Amino acid sequence: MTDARLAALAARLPNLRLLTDPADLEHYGRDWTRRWTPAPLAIALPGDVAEVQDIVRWANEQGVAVVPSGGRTGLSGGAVAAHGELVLSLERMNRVLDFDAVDRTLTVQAGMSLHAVHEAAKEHGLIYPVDFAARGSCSIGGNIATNAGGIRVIRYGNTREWIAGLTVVAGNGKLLQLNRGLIKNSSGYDLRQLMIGSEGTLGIVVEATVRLTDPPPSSQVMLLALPNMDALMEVFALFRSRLTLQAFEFFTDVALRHVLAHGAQRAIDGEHPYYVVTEFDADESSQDAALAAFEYGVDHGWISDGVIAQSEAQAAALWRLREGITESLAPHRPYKNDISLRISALPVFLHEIQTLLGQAYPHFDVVWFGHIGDGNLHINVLRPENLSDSDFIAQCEHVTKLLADTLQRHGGSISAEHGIGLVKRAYLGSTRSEAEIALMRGVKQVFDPKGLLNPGKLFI
Ligand code: 2HG
Ligand code: ZN
Repeated sequence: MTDARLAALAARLPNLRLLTDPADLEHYGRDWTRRWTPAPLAIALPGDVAEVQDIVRWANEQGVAVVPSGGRTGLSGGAVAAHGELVLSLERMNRVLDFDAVDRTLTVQAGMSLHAVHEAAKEHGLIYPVDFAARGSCSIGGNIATNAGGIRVIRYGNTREWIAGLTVVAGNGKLLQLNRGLIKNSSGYDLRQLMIGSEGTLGIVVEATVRLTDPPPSSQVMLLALPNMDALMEVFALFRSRLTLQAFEFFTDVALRHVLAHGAQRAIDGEHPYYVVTEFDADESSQDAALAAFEYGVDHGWISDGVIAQSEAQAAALWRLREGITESLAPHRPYKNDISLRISALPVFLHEIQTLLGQAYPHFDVVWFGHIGDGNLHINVLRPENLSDSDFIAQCEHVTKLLADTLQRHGGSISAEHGIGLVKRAYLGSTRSEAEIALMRGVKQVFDPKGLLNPGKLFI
């Protein structure tokens, strides 16, 4: 251990697992953005809460910055360590701690994957309903850090709605038990909610008590092909009024091309500019209601074609067309936007933004998809082969500034569910007022006076 600071950490915590191999530094120092060169000091893999506290105390003494780290599936650079930080990975803290049948809560360590949380809930005949494609690799702690949303928000809301309590190591190493599983708690500031979405800048979530609920009734999955963008919101309003939706997701023909090239199966023939995958509760009347809605949509020129899954395998194949998009684009290292608006603001915004992006990126592959039923769009821009990384990012940043201005005019957000991280901190002012950002900085100062927790993320 040549670094004196690391030697001090090893001496303080002789059983702490510490990694300094170049391959480990690279692996744990980056997330799915792949934009920054990882350069952490070392990786610490604590096995319990006491070790996390000791690491944070050591960081304070030595003035070392700490990057809390979950599954690093983030898309905004929130878990990147590129400046000699200590990465504090929670991956060894991945156990269920408690299930309470009366409260219907599950208490887990923060390093547990979302998929493992789903499975643990299932063992008790219940569900943890937040869900998205990265479920196998992302951690519940990371989900909390970004207030992750996903494909069922339309039905169940964001992560925020499902967190009954948090155990957090604050910037000074002290342990906080926030909300302790209470349903009602009118006793002042809700620090639990402040932690959710704070991107590791206020404290390190080490344990979470999540609420569980009954599984939904069985469902049906439908894929629809749409002739134009205006039809998207019409079909959403139509299906929402006639069915109990569990999901309503869209993607374009460009997204379809990539996902098909990546091994997914085509489900609707012909060329269509827009597609919707929707899932809704199946009861005696839903089949007829879905068919009637479909016919109404066709009659009004909003729907060109559609297919309803006849088996679980077919439903999974339809979902793959939507859920496989991010992975199919990953080799192109896309520039990602993750924006949201009130649903009522979407129709006008979509037109403005389509014109803006058409002019700004006339020769780029621009891939639109997302959770249209929540007002959340993912716009991925792919780098043309003849453009260098830096020129590509510079062009995209310029367009993001215009996008942010448009969002600001419509009262939207520059990050719906991926977080601000490093990628979007220059645009935070499009979503939060100066007064709000000043208060956010003040909060950071209170929780983390030395600025050691995930510095550089969220704020410039
Ligand atoms: C999704 O909705 C994820 O699939 C990823 O939030 C979005 O890759 C993206 O831009
Ligand atoms: Zn998403």
